[in-house]
Amino acid sequence: MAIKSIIGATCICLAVASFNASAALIGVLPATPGGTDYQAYYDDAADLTWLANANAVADQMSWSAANDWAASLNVEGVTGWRLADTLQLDASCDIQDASGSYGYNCTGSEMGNLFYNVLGGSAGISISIVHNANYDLFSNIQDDDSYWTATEWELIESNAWMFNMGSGTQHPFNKKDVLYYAWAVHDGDVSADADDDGVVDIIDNCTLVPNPAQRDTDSDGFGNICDPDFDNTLVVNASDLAYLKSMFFTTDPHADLDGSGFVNAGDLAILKTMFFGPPGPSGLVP
Ligand SMILES: [Ca+2]
Ligand SMILES: [Ca+2]
Ligand SMILES: [Ca+2]
Ligand SMILES: [Ca+2]
Repeated sequence: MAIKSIIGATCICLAVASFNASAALIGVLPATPGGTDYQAYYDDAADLTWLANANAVADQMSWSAANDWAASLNVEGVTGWRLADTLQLDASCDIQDASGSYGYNCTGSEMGNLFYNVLGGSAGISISIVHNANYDLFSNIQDDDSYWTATEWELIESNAWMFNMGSGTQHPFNKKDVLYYAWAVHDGDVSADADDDGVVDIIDNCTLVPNPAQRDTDSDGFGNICDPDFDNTLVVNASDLAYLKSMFFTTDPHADLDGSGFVNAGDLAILKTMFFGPPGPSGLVP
């Protein structure tokens, strides 16, 4: 009975802890397959994935260098990273004037939302002092310094918006002269795999059909198994059917939708199910 009540008490503590966290963060992209050494965390409220290392470059950079770094990032095959966006105008900011929306409490910006809502920060206080349990999931948060965001300042083109983790403020600064840190973020859940084929949605060339080999013989970003659009008009119709018919019983790679090595009834069946529809959907084609 004693053991049972201890287990019961532990469960209540865990439940309270997760209830207090403002946003649930889900570990993704483990460095070890199946492991818990997550390299990024998905925020399901904002639908954003943040890199676990908040200072992966280990240096401050100009605005353009910071953007270039994020755009070139590849984590376990996942590309398409960027710096966070700053919302303008943003009614949640404590200062609104001709310069725009800035100062404290700008939760419309992605870093402001991270600071206040995800990490539990407080205006005017370093994130290292006031935060919730989510803070400990990340490493190297520059808690007394600033990060570049992707957003340029509309008023003066040579400036872009930064966010300061030491105070929870955002301001525009000169893109070239000022050096700040970079923290990469990605739209959506980079670990989602709707068809469970081991290829995550954002890089799966047929997100709804299992195709681990990702065969795409015409290299248009739609895998063959969901691409009976042979003439690339973005609709599967009579001209595509005519092409498949002309290739029937041949080894034409494009009309071989299922990769069986031959163009036959299996490929025709795929074309039929997609008739009058678009190719895809593909994570590689917006
Ligand atoms: Ca998939
Ligand atoms: Ca697939
Ligand atoms: Ca294709
Ligand atoms: Ca075939």
